[in-house]
Amino acid sequence: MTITCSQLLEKHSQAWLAATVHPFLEQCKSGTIQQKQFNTWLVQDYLFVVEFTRFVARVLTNAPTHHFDVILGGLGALKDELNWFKVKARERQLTLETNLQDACSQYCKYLEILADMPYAVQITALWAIELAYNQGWQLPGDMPETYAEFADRWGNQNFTEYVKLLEQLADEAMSSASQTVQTQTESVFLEITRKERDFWEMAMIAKLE
Ligand code: HMH
Repeated sequence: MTITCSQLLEKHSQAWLAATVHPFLEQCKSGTIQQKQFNTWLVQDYLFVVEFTRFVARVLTNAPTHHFDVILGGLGALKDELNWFKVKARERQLTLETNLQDACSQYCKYLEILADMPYAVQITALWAIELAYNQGWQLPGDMPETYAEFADRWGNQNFTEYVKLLEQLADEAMSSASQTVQTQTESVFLEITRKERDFWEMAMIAKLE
């Protein structure tokens, strides 16, 4: 029996909800999020995406050739995303040269740990991390103008298609993975849900330095 992405979501639906439904996103929608909270998220997420880009490059290194197209597409989108973050930070007069806060730093360190794991684990992790934002930003519904482009960045149709393709790659890789690797993947999936939730928490409580 091989486990699939949709089974992971079903089996750990509570953990997944905690990762993707959060007061941070709901308060963006209601317009009650404080600037300090939003800006903390913005700067820390840029710093996260820098390390995430390195992670995706490592996943590419391990990927079978027929997975290149999807992953390279993801890397191309990350090029655009990193530049977009810089524009958003400039608009808000935020410096991106700042320290990683705890939850961000822990998540980035975890990406490095993932770099030494088997490809099936890595590609499933990549799918889960992208799906977390793809669903998270869409769940609250229409965002007010200020946050609409943030919601759209991860909620748009192209990104949704990309995440579906990642799911196919992950399911394929898992279908030939050993039981040990599948068990490892499941615990990595759960760890990602915790790290995603902690990231939202960090933005809600942390102060800009
Ligand atoms: C914390 N998780 C976090 N940041 C992101 N930008 C994504 C996932 C999606 O790419």
